Amino acid sequence: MGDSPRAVAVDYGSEEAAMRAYCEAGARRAFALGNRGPIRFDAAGRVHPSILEAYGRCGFYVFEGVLQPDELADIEADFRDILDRLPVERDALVDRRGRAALGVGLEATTLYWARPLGDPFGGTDLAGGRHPVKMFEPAAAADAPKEVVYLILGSLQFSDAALRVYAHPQLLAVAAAINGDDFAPFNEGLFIKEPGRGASVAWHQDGLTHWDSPDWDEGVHGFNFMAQLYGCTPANGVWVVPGSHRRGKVDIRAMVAAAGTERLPDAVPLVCQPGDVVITNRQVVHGSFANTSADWRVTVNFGFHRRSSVLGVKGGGLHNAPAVYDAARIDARSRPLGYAIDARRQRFPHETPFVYRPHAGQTFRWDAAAKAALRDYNLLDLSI
Ligand SMILES: O=C(O)CCC(=O)C(=O)O
Repeated sequence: MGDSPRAVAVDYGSEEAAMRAYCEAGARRAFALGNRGPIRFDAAGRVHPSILEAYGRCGFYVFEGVLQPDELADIEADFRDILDRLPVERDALVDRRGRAALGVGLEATTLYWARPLGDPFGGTDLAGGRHPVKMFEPAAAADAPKEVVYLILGSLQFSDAALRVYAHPQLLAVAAAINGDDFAPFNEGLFIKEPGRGASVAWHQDGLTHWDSPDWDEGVHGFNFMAQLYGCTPANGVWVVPGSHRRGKVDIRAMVAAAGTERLPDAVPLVCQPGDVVITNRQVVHGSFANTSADWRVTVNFGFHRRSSVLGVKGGGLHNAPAVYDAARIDARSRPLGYAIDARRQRFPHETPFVYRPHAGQTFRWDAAAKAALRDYNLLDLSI
């Protein structure tokens, strides 16, 4: 944010020099992978096979220039509004202007707090212990708040702009190419890496349910799109270990022990300009470091699954209550996508809207009633 009021005066402490070298070398490795460029289609209108090949090989692909300046401006306006409406501290009922704060009164957990530059999950049993190694926690400035919000889930109910990104026709074409025309939703969030304060997300693989399944394969736990409002750098972005999505559940603790450092030598950073969108396989080993840089990173995150990965599967427990996901549950959780497609049609009438196959014969109208229906929609997230 260009007119950010705060100067940042922090660094990575005793790890600063090593971190700088790691960022430089990592960016060089990232750009050598051959997995970035605009979303392209072949003559038959299918997502270009070279994209699918590179995504399959690396476990991620950087789509360049997907979101245009008008859409980015919408997202930024919503993001500033969200920041303004956050509770003054964890469990507070009001924002800094004394209004009812964002998320207050909702049943689902939406706001995730951490100490500035802290690592809330690494080395703990939280989230099924899937973040086994604690990341280095640099010291924050003396005037930093006790805690900051680093993740907002159920974000479509807080931002119409994020809802519209969710319905981007080219991104949904990619979702269909990878997960089938009947692809199903996962969840949505905003990851916020404030300069000098943003928390780390320790190395992990997403996915809980299918690691030991006879049907396990590299795509069974789905993927996330990560749309970048301000772009991202090695210092504030997500890092991934290319190809690790194909290796099953890997021993992250052993990887870090073998490297002698949490700076995994094979990992590469996602490096993006504003408006780039990364697709990231949820099984790839990934994480992000505390943001001691001067740059904001705001990621509009949203994921999709194969229908066969969720239908009849017992999921939940991490993002919401455990349940067996039947067709009715998947249909109910897919309704926000119908609203999103219509919201996008209203805002960008020149675009050809995406046709979501499972909604054939149904009509969705984005209006005040639909917006009200999004309240707590993430209680139905399909969490596997
Ligand atoms: O954005 C980040 O820093 C972490 C993202 C992540 O871990 C995820 O989407 O699973």
